[in-house]
Amino acid sequence: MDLRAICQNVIDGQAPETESGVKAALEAGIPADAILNQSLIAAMDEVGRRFENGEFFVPEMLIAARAMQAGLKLLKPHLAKAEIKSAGKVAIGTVKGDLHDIGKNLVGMMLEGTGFEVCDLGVDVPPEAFVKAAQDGAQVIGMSALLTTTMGRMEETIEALNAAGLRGKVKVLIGGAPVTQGFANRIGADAFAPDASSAARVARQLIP
Ligand code: B1M
Repeated sequence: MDLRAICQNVIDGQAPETESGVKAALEAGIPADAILNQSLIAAMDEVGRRFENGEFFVPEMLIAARAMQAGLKLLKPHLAKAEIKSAGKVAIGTVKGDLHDIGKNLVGMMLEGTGFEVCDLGVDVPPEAFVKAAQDGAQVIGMSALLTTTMGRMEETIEALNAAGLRGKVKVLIGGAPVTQGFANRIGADAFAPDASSAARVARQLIP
């Protein structure tokens, strides 16, 4: 099984073909980490590049991410067995009062596609739930907000992390349509990412 073909199927958003390609590659004895790195992650890197260049838009990114997840599902048990080192643990959620989750899901998929363990806390996530995720071992807390009225919850969450004595132990990454680098600086977040592919790149820089 040609790993480049799997990679292309992910880029093209072909979930069934990706699944059958990964299955065939595993049956042919190709190590799970090679399939992950040379097909799934390579594909999402390319998808991210095309998105940043304006060649791909959200729908293409979503269907590629879904194809990647179809392949990843088959690989997961093998990766766990091989004890592949994850890129790090990220807990991600849309802040309290905010129910928009399309962007947050895309960010989660890109993080997962680039090797992170992702704990998706869902939408309408209160500061305490982010704090609990940090206590449970998340190295990066990722917050998404789509409403100007809910952006303030990000600052409240950072304050809650401070109050819990966790601020030195976790990095905070934020994003969402109304969020800017200036806002991130103002509230003391470690990083801002304008889109899903840059979120994955930035998260890699946050974990040494
Ligand atoms: Co709402 N909504 N909505 N909405 N909605 C907006 C955000 C709005 C701009 C529309 C408008 O008025 N033009 C407006 C906000 C205005 C403001 O705050 N100034 C708005 C409003 C007002 C509302 C309601 C209040 C409407 C009402 O009920 N009166 C209500 C609020 C509900 C609530 O949350 N409590 C509401 C509800 C909804 C729906 C449920 C109908 C639906 C959400 C469905 C869902 O998410 N499951 C919805 C939608 C779809 C939108 C729009 C049309 C699209 C949002 C979206 O999914 N974009 C939106 C208008 C718009 O943006 N054009 C709008 C695509 C998505 C891929 O982009 O989420 O920006 P985005 O994510 C990007 C980046 O921002 C970044 O990466 C993503 C991928 O590249 N990113 C991160 C996101 N999170 C990140 C986290 C990171 C890093 C990067 O690190 C952790």
